[in-house]
Formats: sequence, structure tokens, C-alpha cells
Amino acid sequence: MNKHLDLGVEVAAALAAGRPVVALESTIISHGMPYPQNVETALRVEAAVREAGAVPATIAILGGRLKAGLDEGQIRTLGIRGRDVVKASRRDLPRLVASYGTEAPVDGATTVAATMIVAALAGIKVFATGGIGGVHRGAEKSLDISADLEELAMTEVAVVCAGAKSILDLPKTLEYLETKGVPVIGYGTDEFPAFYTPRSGLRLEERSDDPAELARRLKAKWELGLRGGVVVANPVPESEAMDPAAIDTAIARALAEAEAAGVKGKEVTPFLLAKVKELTGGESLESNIALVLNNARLAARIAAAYAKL
Ligand code: PSU
Ligand code: MN
Repeated sequence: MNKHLDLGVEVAAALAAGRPVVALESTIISHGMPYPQNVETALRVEAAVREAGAVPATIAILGGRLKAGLDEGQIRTLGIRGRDVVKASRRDLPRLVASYGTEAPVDGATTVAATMIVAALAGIKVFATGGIGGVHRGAEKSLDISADLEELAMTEVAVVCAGAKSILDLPKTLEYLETKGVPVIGYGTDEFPAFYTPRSGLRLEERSDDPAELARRLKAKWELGLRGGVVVANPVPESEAMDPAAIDTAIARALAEAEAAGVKGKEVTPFLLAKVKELTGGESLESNIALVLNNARLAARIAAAYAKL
């Protein structure tokens, strides 16, 4: 066990007994959704993981300690503080951890990249979220590429997501993952899903329709000594999907506003997420919540199958 990491009681017991555990990220709580829906969703996602037979481990950094497994009060606090909590990716972990025991210990909400790191330290193999970061549109000029992609290249955790939002350049994101040798497996689909919509028009080479078979692919990858993660791309249920034209319009406007406001670095993604939400009203939030729940249930089934191998 890493000296900087605390496991929740239930998480520790499940891991020790080889029972299934699903990691959950916290940037989606603090920076990805507004209060109070962020807290409600985080708690519903934990309940969905439990109903599907696994133990949820929401991951964050509290007072400079890495945490895998939060209680309701801790989740609530992250949701209420929102964007005042540090958005913590790989590069932020040393600074936050070093703040432990000082007069000003720092809290951080973990991105996909940082959640993967903490999950790997804890021995958790399956992680559910909404969407991963990726190559941003205009990356040929800005070089804005999420640290999530490099993490997927390095860290042995499977990330169940609904693809990525088209605030990103989805073809370039898939090219990057191919270069880095990261399998991208469509769950019940031959296409990469585009978060709010089940289809992007981009074909995937891998598909699986069965959580047990998917778990065997994870096992095979890691038994081969191939480092890095796997993307499990689980499309939003058709009944909860958005109208592609409406979401495209909102995204185009959000991107133009980000450009005009000169938003840079780690602020880009939270800015775009907030704008898209503003421009689409409650509808995008509804489908966001539905797809995260859908991913949590699939992740629990994969984790349960993996635990039996
Ligand atoms: N995409 C979403 N919702 C999110 C995020 C991305 O649809 O909440 C968050 C995740 O935590 C992801 C992070 O890891 O944003 C990526 O940020 P960046 O692009 O700065 O790497
Ligand atoms: Mn970025």
C-alpha cells in the first residue's frame, strides 16, 4: 500500500477479499456538473455500482491524502465547493500530496488521469466516468492534448466511458490512442460514441458485447506485460441521447466563446463543459447523468467478471 493513500473501509475489505471494486473520478463532481445535480449524481452512481454487485471507490485528494472511497459528506463537500477545489491531474499530485501535514493542506478533485493513477496504486482495475479528455480541436496550433491520453498509454486501468465530447477532435483522439497502443473497445457498437450521442461516424476495430469476454481481453493485455489502459466505449442509451444538430450548434458556440475569451490550459475543458450546459439548458445535463449511470453499471459488471478470472 502506498504511504500517501487511504482506502475507505468498504473498499479495503473488498480489495482484500478479491471482490469487485469500481473506481469513480471526482473532477466530474467538482468541475463537470453544477451543484446540486453533481452530488446527487455522484451518490446515484455509487448506488448503481452497488446494485450491480461491486463496491464504489470515489477517488479524490483530501487534505493532501490520496483517497479511494469517500463517504457521503466528503462527496457533498466536493460538490458544494465545485470549481474552488483544485482540478488535479498527474502533474498536480506531488504538490497536493506534499501539502499534507502543512498549515495549508490542499484538496483536489481527480481527473481521469489522476483517478487512474490512484486506482492503480490501490489495485483497482476498472473505472467508470462520463467522457475522457482527448486531443482538442485546433491542437495542431495549441498543442492542447489531455494528460488522460498519456495516462491511458501508461497506467493499467480500464476506463468505461461514453466516448468523448465533440468539444474534442475525435478522429485525432482515436489516432493518438492508436499510436499509444491503447485498445478502444466499443461495447455493443462498431462506432466510437460521441458522449451525448451514440454515434460519431468513426469506426472502431474492436467490439465486445459481453462483459465477461471484455474482462478476458483486459486480463490478456496485462498478462502480456503490456502497460497502459483500455478504453471501453459505451454509447449513451438511445432514449437518453441528444439531438446531434442541437449539440453540434452548442459546441460550436462554446468553442468560439472559449477562443474569444482566450481560455488556456486546464481551464479549457471546464469552460467548454459549462458553456455547453448553459447553451443546451437542462437537456445535456439529463443525458450526461444517464450515461454516467449506464457506464457505472457496465463497469460493475466488468469488474465482477474480472474478479472471477
Ligand atoms: N469531459 C467531460 N466531463 C468531464 C471531463 C471531461 O465530458 O468532467 C473532465 C474529466 O475529469 C477529464 C478532464 O479527465 O475533464 C480532462 O481535462 P483536460 O482536458 O484538461 O485534460
Ligand atoms: Mn488541456
